[in-house]
Amino acid sequence: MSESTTATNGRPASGGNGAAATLTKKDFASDQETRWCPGCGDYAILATVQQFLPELGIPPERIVFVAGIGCSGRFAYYMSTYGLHGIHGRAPALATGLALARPDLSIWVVTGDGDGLSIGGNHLIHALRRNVPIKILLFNNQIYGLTKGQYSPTSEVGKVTKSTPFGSLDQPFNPLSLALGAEATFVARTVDTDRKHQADILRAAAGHQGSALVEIYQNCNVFNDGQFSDIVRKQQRDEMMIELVDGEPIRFGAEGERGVVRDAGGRLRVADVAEAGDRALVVHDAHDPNPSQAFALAHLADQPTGPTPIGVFRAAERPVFAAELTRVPEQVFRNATELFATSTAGGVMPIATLDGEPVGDGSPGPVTRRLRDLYWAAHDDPRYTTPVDYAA
Ligand SMILES: Cc1ncc(C[n+]2csc(CCOP(=O)(O)OP(=O)(O)O)c2C)c(N)n1
Ligand code: SF4
Ligand SMILES: [Mg+2]
Repeated sequence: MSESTTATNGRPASGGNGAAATLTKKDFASDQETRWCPGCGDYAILATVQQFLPELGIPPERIVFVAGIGCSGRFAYYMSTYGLHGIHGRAPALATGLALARPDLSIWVVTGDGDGLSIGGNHLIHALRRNVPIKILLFNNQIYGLTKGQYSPTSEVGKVTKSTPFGSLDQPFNPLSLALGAEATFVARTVDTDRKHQADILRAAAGHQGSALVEIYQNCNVFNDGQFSDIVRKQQRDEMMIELVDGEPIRFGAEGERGVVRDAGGRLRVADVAEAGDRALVVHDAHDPNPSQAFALAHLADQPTGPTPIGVFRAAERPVFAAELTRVPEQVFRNATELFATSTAGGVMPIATLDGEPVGDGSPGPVTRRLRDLYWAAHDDPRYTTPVDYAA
């Protein structure tokens, strides 16, 4: 396949190709029997993703789902794309390596609140700060589902579970403010019950150049049933979900009678529009390079029990990880003929040969070749030739 017809860093191919244009939901569904509990919110997310992917115009063999451990981790088995089921919490690290080695792929990470924020918390924040071109779907059911109902890092204080019989004492993470604090360039929230909204958010994430973190409120009807019912229940939805629309004043309610205003101390709060006035409404600006307003919106409802914003909180631009690597100073490369980027350290370290001596078995893998080529390309080195098939 030529360079011009492939996706780059998870974004849709500009022109697509004939084969991809005719794809349907079926082309993304594997023959594996789904093993989630009947009624689990994961089914709706799976159906939405499978339904949505054909519109990217990327063939399944150019898409990879990297999953962690948990009920959400089963997602990769049900996709008829490439898939990687890694160890607990390491999906962002695996996806980082893959993104470097194969910039032509569309890479999606599926993780849970336990997987992504407990054991994998460190990997998640580093992928986000580096702006690795991967799309991370965080299935937040505020519980450990697979291991049968222990409290998770997003469970509310006082949560009674098998592992917290007297109620959890721990302050929970707010996944969106955590991501914003990690300098994530794209941060969004959606809910399993609203497939149209989910698809809109997936579309926006897919179109973003760097890392995208999408929190999906997902009902675990066996171990944490109804955790989001205050906001998703049909009768309450209009009053409880604040749909963020870029460039628009933030208002909600059946008649748009409520909105978000800034008080004298600079904090955001919900107000009646009749009292505050139209002009007091805060205008949503997802592209603002300063994340302060997005952060304040993330904290408008720390738990989904009051009016809760959904949508794209932040979509800012910053160079993506692979592009940044080309700016590594030359002396770092001088004695090393091949290089390897670790998943957690900031820099690069030689692994193939150093001062002519082999390191490891001396053979470069696809990641090292990708880094070398990036470096050569950035320095107009005649050894750089395109296109390069990193999979070879
Ligand atoms: C290293 C390691 N520690 C602990 C576990 C046990 N374990 C499996 S899944 C899981 C939590 C999953 O919770 P979450 O990420 O919220 O996923 P969910 O099942 O809710 O989708 C834990 C602790 C494990 N598999 N490996
Ligand atoms: S335990 Fe919960 S999250 Fe896991 S499959 Fe069952 S309902 Fe879904
Ligand atoms: Mg969970």
